[in-house]
Amino acid sequence: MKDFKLYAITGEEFHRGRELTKVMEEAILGGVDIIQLRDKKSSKRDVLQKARKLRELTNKHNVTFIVNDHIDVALAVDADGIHLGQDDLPIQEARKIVGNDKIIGISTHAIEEARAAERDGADYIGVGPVFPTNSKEDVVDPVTTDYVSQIAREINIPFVAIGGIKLHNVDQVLAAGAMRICAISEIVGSDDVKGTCETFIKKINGEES
Ligand code: TZP
Ligand code: MG
Repeated sequence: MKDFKLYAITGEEFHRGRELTKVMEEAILGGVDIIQLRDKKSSKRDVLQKARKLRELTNKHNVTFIVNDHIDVALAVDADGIHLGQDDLPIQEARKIVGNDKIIGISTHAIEEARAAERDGADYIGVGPVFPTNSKEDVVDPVTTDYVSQIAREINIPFVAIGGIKLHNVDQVLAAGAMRICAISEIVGSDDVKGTCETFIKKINGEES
């Protein structure tokens, strides 16, 4: 898997009418190097259409493209990978379907889940929610930045911190040992999507505190 620093997930409830591909292109121009289509509400047909557009966009910019939940959609548009939750198909079963060339990421909220993901062959894990967030339904309690540090010490596959991460608190997450940051609302809900991503990148690179 190509490594990444800043991971943006779609969240159309935050786009305020702005077109999906426009918002995500701004994010890419600001430095996002991986994007995920996450749409829990639309029909599979509509998810497929959005995925096609985002695949085109990400190909144009050479950015990694991940589809949440829908393995069939990911394969249909030749996405780079899929993102699973703890209640989705187990990693080994998903691997049988997508093969070794696709990225499999999985959300984890506890050290046992993180260890299992590593053992089962995940390419990366999501670690969170680090802080409280309203962007996910049935979200678990925040895992805290101490937990991010534990993951940084104990887990050997790439991990990305997620959940309630904003420009004003990302420094704490980076100080805890995260090297990759993921956000929904702070990026796609921003009035200046590109500028927000540029500032995230500077912080991740240690160029601005
Ligand atoms: N998984 C854990 S927290 C979360 C997801 C999808 C939501 C993150 O959204 P935000 O707006 O960056 O807090
Ligand atoms: Mg899922």
